[in-house]
Parts: sequence; C-alpha cells; structure tokens
Amino acid sequence: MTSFYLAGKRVWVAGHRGMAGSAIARRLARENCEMVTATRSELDLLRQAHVDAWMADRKIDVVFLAAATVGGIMANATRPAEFLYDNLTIESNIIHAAWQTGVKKLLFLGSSCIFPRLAEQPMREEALLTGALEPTNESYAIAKIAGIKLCQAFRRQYGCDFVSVMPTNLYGPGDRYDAEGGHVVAALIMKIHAAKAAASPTVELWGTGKPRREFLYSEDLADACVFVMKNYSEEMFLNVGTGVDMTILELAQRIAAIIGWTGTFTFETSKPDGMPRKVMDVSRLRNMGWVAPTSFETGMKEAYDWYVANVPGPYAMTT
Ligand code: GFB
Repeated sequence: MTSFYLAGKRVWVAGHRGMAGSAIARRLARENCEMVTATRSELDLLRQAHVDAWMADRKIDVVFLAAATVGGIMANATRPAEFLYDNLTIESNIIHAAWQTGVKKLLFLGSSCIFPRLAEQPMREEALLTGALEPTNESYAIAKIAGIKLCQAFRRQYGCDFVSVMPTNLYGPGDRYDAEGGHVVAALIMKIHAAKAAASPTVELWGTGKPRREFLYSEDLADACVFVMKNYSEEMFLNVGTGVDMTILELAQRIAAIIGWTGTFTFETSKPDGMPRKVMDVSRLRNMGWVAPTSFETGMKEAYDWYVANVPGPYAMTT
C-alpha cells in the first residue's frame, strides 16, 4: 500500500459547497493541511483558461474533484445536455490543469450510475463498460466514465498520480432539498416532514417503490476519500458504499420512522424507477481496511436534523 501525506500540503476541494465537497472540507479540518476553495464568482470551472490561471496562481498540491452538476432521476432525465456538457467540461478542465500545474495527487469523484443497467449485483469495479447504461442517467454516467478514463490516461501517458472513487447514492447535510430535481432521500425527507406537519395521511412515491438502492452518509464518503487519497495509487477506480441495499419503499418507511410519521405510501407510476437494483461490491476498499462507520439510522437522523435546522419551508418546525 502506498502512503501519501496531506500534512503541509495545499489542498483544493473543487465543489466545496455541494454535499460531497462540503463533507470533504469538514473532514480535512482534521488533517494538518492548508485547504483552498473558490466560489463560483471567483472561478468559472467551465472555462479552461480560468482554471489554468487560478491553479497556477494558487500553487495547488492536491485536488479533491467533487465539483459537478448533480441531481436526482428526473433532473438527469430532463436536463441531459447540462449533465453531459457541464460534467465533461469541469472534469476535463481541472484534470488538464492539474497535469499542467504539477499537482501531486488528484482524486476524482464519480458515481455508481457508471455501471450497466443490468450489471451483476453487487457491482464489481470490473463491470464497467460491460453493457448498456440506464437511460435516465446516461449523460451523467458517460461524463463520469470519461472522468475515470481521463485520470487513467493522464496516469499512463504523463505519470500523474490521479485516482478515482465511485460513491453510491449519498445523503447528508447540504443535500439539494428540491422536491422535483433532488435525489430520493432529500425528496422523501421533504415530503414526509411536510406530511407530518400537515397531519396528512399519505405520501406519494415516484415509480413502483420496488427498485433497490444503497445509501451512504456523506460524512462517511468524505472519510473514504481522505483514506483513498492517503493510501491508494492505482489505475483502477474504487467503489465506495456500504454494500447493503433496500427497496425504495423500505427507505421511505425507515425515514418515516425517524421523522415520526405513521401514514401510508402511494405510488406515482408515471414517474420512472430507473435502475432496478444498484448495490456496490465494496470488497476492494474493505480489503484495504476501510468500512463505512455510520449506521443508516444515525446518519439519516443527522441528515434530518440538518434539514430541520437549515432549510426553511412552509412546514418548518422543530423536532
Ligand atoms: O435518487 P434518485 O432520484 O436517482 O431515485 P437514482 C432513486 C429511486 O427513488 C428511483 C425513486 O427509483 C425513483 O423512482 N423515488 C421515489 C424518488 N420517490 C422519489 C422522489 O420523490 N424523488 C426522487 N428523486 N426519487 C441517480 C442518478 O439515480 O443516482 C444520479 O440519477 C446519480 O445521476 C445517483 O448517479 C447516484 O438512484 O435512480
């Protein structure tokens, strides 16, 4: 196992305002490094020249590449141009500039949607590019696959120490609480919280409730990213997750229990299910010594408390 030290290094978290990036920024506070961030008005990640100049000026040693255009199943399905163009451009600009400016190490964050729609479950890293992608998130998946390939190509051709991780579905503080465009956990927290406040007996789920998903707490992802940055330097990307999945209906029932709402769920079957099952084989990372430390109930309670404290809404209330 290789060892890379963050202490004394200048570390840029690209995307520090998002759920994954903000968790990495919080986690880095425990490392003895100098963290650098840039707001959207300071640095336009869609402009190669801006990224080149900014990175050269800041003399960045290490990059956590968490900047991306993200969203749930409907955002992916209805805004494919943004998901493809933005993500391809952001990752290309940063990876190219990292090479040009002599960055010592870069970690790229992808997504479990890179795997084929009907990949064997749990999905091993080797399943990449063995079948057709899930149509609802094909644009995002293609962009993230390109990110993996960029890291591998820059490693092969120029010897850059660029590595990639593929996180499973995430939840946590700073998630996008947007009922239409967000991911399922954020949407369900919003809907169930509102149903409780309004004493409403039903909540609508999209699709059939039968797809199976795996959920990782964003703070655990951040811990894994720091672990991989310090201990891994190979071409193959690493899956990051819990290795445990549940149906969407079970997810909704477990969130309802945490929120304290006891109604019933209905199904809006005109909305897509997406991939029938998506659970990671996490044995590579486990064999290196990392497992997700936070239980679903603990992480989800923290995510819900963050929502109540930080997202004002028509049904804002304290728990
Ligand atoms: O998290 P999610 O939007 O995306 O949806 P994916 C997961 C599942 O939850 C789907 C169902 O089967 C949805 O039909 N679902 C039920 C809901 N109710 C709701 C709801 O109110 N809102 C939402 N959003 N879903 C994402 C990709 O796929 O996976 C992303 O679209 C990313 O790009 C992420 O790759 C990891 O899990 O289907």
